[in-house]
Amino acid sequence: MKLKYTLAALAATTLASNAVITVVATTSFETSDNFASGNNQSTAYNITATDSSVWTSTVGTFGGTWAGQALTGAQSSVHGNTSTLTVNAAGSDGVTTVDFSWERFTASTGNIVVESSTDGGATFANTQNFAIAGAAGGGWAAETATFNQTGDVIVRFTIAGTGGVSFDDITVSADVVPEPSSTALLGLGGLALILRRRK
Ligand SMILES: [Ca+2]
Repeated sequence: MKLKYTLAALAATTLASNAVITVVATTSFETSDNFASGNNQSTAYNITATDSSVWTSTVGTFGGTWAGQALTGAQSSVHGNTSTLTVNAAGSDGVTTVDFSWERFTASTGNIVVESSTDGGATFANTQNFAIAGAAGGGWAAETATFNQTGDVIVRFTIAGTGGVSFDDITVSADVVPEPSSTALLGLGGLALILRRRK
């Protein structure tokens, strides 16, 4: 009986350690998110959103044409080649995934490069490329970049190619529950030993 309860407790600990994902930042680049009207017009900005996340955009080199639509609401974040969009998720203790939607300008090519930094933006790692292809002007695609990165994380999007893209509906998620503790792992090891001796 005692063994049964120990097993249940260990199982509960392991499940709780892996299951909880909390959204730490999300934006649709609308005025209701704290973005000024007109940020869909390729403007550089540095904005603290209503949820305290900090979003920074640079202006790149534009090519092709863009009809100005948004996936949700009236605005999106518009990016020419070499421009960057960063979101600072400091204080979240980590970033697991970033979900984002994008569409390309007419004739745009190359990659959307998504990376993370844990040293305040000095260096970036976990580089993931998303090919810029598909329909232009209303051909929105949904993507997920996976990081599983602990610490104070900055996520950066860079447009590397020709033309440009627009972003909308970006969500940064964090696993705020600590990894299974060494105590729990030792407990599992001990349990295995007990079960072995019982045979
Ligand atoms: Ca929007």
